[in-house]
Amino acid sequence: MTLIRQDLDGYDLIGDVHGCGASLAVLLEKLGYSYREGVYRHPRRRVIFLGDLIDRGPRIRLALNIARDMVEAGEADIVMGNHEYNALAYCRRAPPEWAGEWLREHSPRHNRIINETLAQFRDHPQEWQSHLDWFMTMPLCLERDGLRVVHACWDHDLIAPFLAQCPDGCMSEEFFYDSACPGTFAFRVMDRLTRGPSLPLPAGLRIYSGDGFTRTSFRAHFWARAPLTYGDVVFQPDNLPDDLENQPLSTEERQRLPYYGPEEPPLFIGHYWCEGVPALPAPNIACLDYSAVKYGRLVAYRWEGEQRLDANHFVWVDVAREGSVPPAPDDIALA
Ligand SMILES: [Mn+2]
Repeated sequence: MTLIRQDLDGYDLIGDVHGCGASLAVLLEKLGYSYREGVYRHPRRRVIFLGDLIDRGPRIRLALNIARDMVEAGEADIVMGNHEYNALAYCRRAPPEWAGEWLREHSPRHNRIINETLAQFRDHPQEWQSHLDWFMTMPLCLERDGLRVVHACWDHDLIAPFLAQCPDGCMSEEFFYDSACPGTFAFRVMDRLTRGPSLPLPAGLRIYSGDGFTRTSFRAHFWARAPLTYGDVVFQPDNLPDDLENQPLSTEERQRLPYYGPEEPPLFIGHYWCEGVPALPAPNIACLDYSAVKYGRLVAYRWEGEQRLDANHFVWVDVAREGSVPPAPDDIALA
């Protein structure tokens, strides 16, 4: 039994692009898409982007234009990543009665996350504003034709009440403002769906991450059925400090972690900066973020309706360092 649309052979899910626009064009061509009438198209397939198109990389405008043109032409769908959400909150003025000037404070840390995007749009302010408007139309999660898509974590206990409030999966204006206030339901939904679960490190311990940030928590995954230790749930490139791999999870910590079981529909996520050759963390879960922007891989999964995912369905391009990428035709057309 096929669960996908009769007129389609399947969906190509594409992980975090992070401004690697030229690599995205190469990946789409490798997947059999061709650039016609200003949009990458495939006669029998559609793309679903997992979010995080922006920030960090050298070709952010190109990445946005390729993806947005596909979505607006009906050739692709997308879910919101934490970086699109950050951009929205960073660029939105707070209501006058609020303490700060912006929904997301312009602190050095926050400036640093969005700097590259703002720099590349410096001479294109209207285009940037138009993309911000587009970000507001991105759903936070997507379920269709037997698959599920979310940037970081599918958490039933939050998604069900969220969809009751926002049935199309998109933030309402009210939800957006609420989401900027820690402690609200909207904040919990955004944090969990676009950043995933994390657990705080014991007091005084820190992770000095390869990306230059210092962290006091670590990213955990949500597909271990009965995890016992931190090592059973850690899901990030940085090692845990000291002997924390063996630290037992407390009952409270276990309860804080959502669980996505093997009997659920196939789920596609990005976000987690995996490294190396793409592999499946669970039979029904694929993470497609392989650190493209850190000269890793930009990864797609070609889904044909299978309920048990198959590692042979990964397709990727290696992202080369600047200067070693041969110019592609779209570099001229879409620059
Ligand atoms: Mn992300």
